[in-house]
Amino acid sequence: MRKLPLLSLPFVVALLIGCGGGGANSLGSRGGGGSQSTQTTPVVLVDWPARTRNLTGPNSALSVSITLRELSPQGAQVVIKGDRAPSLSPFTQAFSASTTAQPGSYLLSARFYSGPGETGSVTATTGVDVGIASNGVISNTDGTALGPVAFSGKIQQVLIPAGQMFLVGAPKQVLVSAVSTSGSVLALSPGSYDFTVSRGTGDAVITPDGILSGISAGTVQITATVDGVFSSPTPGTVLGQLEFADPGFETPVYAPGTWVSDQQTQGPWSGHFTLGHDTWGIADGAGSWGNTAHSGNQYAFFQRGASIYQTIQGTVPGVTYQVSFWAAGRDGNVGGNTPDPMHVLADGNTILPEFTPPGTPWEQYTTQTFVATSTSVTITFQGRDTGYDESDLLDDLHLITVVQ
Ligand SMILES: [Ca+2]
Repeated sequence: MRKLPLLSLPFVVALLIGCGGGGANSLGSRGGGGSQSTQTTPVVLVDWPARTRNLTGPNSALSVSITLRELSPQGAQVVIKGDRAPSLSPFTQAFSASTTAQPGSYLLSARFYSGPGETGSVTATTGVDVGIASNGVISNTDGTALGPVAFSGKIQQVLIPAGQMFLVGAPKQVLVSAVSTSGSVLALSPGSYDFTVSRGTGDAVITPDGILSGISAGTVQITATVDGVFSSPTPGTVLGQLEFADPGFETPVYAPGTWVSDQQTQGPWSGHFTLGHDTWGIADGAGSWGNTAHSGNQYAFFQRGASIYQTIQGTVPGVTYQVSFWAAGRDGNVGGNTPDPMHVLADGNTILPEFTPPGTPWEQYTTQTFVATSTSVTITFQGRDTGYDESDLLDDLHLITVVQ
């Protein structure tokens, strides 16, 4: 049994690529040139309904945000958003993307909000797998043309987009759409569906409204139902939260004011150095390299062209990650207290171009995102040998799993 009447959701949205023309229920394109390099500008038409006195109902929606996320390791995104023009009467409004889209497979997700500028409550949502052909046509995954996205109609089929990802310990809404007997993709009010999840190689729990919380990494099977129509059990992926081992350089434990350098490995950390020229190591508290750790007692240091690196196991190919860390310039009681130009790499590819920490105090940095290509990744902090006695400090590193 549905929780909200569908006839109270009278939006109609049509997706167009590369043109602003056509009716609210039509699909078309003038942006296609037939080549694989075609870039088209998606346009969304919204048939706004007459506004009602119900300020929290779907009819009150004043803004929309639609995301087309490419289902590829690059995961390019095209965002279409805007506010309802100031009219109380029903009318059709076109919203153009600010960037272009290239042919490929996409996950389309849409949210309507009760306030302008994506404020207030979410009044209706949908999520559906689509394809964008080189001629700009948006299609269903079976190749048939995607019908207009509407907000009312008799439900024939419930679809959960494949490939949705979740993080252990990070609740997230499951995307779902319903298809009407006329072939329209329907966006419904949050809470219209009832969800269940069953474990596969991973495990998760889900609220009846579809907020999924991962328990353990792996696949799970998600099912949604509305108006007595059930989706097929659809796999979703739960990702674990990966971290560096000893991200704060607290092991091995050294005496206050001391440090160890010129080692290939210390605890789970490794580094490159040239004996008598540059080095890396772990220091405890105030001493030759710094005044204090960012947290705990210990921190890492590297000098001139030395590097520090660690390989993290368990990355998932195709999933996006980034690294955050705290860095400072050397601030010890001897030596050259000059920061060293440094950059950060993932499997040898630069994910943070060269920069120089300004000195003290500690500052936090976040790298660019990168896509894992295997089940492990090696993160390297690399100094540049400028010929001077220059050194940097590191502490409190994190590997961030990016789930959109
Ligand atoms: Ca520390």
